[in-house]
Amino acid sequence: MTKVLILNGPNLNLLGRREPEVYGSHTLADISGAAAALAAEIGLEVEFFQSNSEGELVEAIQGAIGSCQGIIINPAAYTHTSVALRDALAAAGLPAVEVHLSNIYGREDFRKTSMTAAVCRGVITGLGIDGYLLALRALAGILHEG
Ligand code: CA2
Repeated sequence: MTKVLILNGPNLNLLGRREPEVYGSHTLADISGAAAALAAEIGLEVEFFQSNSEGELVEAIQGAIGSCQGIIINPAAYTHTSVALRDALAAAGLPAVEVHLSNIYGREDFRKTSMTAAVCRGVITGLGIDGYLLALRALAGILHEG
């Protein structure tokens, strides 16, 4: 079975409990539930992981080598700072899609730069929870149709 790792970075464990006007009212559990349901429909398996630690996210990306065929990542604040996550994604060599709940181009200037986008196949930003589902459909296309 084709497996996709869905990674979420720091503070996303607070989703649905703080700042709903920016990040929406869905929780991370809602996102994982919706992703698992769609994955089953389109012939994918998903593994879901959230961490507040950059090192744990790097280890999760390394762990995907050989066990997963694609990655969806919302690196959260590490998007804008992390050479380590960028290097891990590049080293893994798996097709990856970067997702942001909010539109990073409509916010503070420091959010407009992504360290990780260049090593991903594409970026979906500003579409809330749908961004994860669109990313899953995109990976299904890449992985099943080449
Ligand atoms: O829009 C996104 O998905 C972000 O990746 C979210 C990050 C932010 O640093 C990026 O610039 C854009 C922040 C995630 C923090 O999540 C929270 C959720 C609820 C309450 C507070 C923070």
